[in-house]
Amino acid sequence: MTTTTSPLRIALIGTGFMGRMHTHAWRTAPRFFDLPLTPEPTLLVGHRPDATAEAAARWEWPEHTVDWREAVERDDIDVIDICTPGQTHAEIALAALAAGKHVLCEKPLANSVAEAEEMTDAASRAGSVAMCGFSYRRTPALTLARELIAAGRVGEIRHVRAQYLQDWLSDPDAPHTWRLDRDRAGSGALGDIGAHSIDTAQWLTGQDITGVSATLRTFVTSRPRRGEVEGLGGVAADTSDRLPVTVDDAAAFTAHFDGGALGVFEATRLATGRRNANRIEINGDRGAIAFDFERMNELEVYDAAADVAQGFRRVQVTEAQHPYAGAWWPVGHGLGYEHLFTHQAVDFVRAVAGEIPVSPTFADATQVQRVLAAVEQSAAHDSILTTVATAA
Ligand code: SOE
Repeated sequence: MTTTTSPLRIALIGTGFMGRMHTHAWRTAPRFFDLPLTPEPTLLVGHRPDATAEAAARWEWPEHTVDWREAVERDDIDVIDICTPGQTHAEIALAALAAGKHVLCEKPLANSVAEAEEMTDAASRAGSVAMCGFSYRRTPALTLARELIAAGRVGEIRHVRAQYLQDWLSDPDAPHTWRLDRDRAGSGALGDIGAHSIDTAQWLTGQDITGVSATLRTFVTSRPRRGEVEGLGGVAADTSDRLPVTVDDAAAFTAHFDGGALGVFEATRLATGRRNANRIEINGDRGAIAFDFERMNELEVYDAAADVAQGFRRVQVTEAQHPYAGAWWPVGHGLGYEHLFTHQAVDFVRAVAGEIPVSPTFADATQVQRVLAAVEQSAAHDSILTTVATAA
């Protein structure tokens, strides 16, 4: 039975890929889940007046503006949802928390550890909810994996093997975007997608990363200017007008976890043929789990006592008893990328109502930020790379 609940009025800042995704999530969440409060998309904040007006009309935001401060200052806004490039996160989040708003902030939380720590301090002083958008925590198969690991099914964890592989930058003439500008994005594949792997690994294992040994690589050092509209992928019209790439294309690092696990991580947006292969495998002394987002409705599970003869079992995580899945389609019809964001909106609303703890907190996201900083610091010390001897 659906009942009417009090509104939770949302101002969303950003009209790009994530802005559209979050809009869809706020609208869809109350249609499929019974929520303690009803998210009410109220004000859309964009960058350029024409594009903002167009986005507001298409997505049925009743009001729009290009001044995010207006959203923070209005008494009739409860939530500030930040979907802008990283260099703006701290300023907006700090102002929003000071104004008593609940905050949902896209990942990575900030562009530096100092900013992330300031945001975390502000969040702990504020009486409101502050959540970071590590959306993969809301994948049903990964939530199930976490439950299995917490129940001891994997045992003592030895290996964490995480890869996040995309290829939307593998063409050297794929256009420039803010994600390739260090001043705006903070880092490249490392912070954009490696941050997801770091968060997922720490969240699944319940262990923090304490040390890393890393390498970063930029294969394509300039890319064609895109023009006014920024986004993922696409082909540039004029390939001679180029902008410098000031971030990593790929990151690779080993990691030590405080519970004793050994991690191997890889993040790249130049892995030809891999579109959104966010993979993780965890091996313990009692079993293992393996996941690949390109097959997001499946979890591979291995029980060392029972499965020796057959290897990993494939669990189709689409049934009513699985996390989040019961609210959706019957008998195994499966979910997609956008569902993660709907689940995130659901959990955000429930956290605001005090029904569940906030996850991930700004403190969790700051721990990810510390790992990102350690990776960059390690990669800067090329001296650690031991040269392989040449044949005599
Ligand atoms: C681009 O690499 C991107 O859109 C990331 O920014 C998202 O966080 C990830 O979920 C999908 O890929």
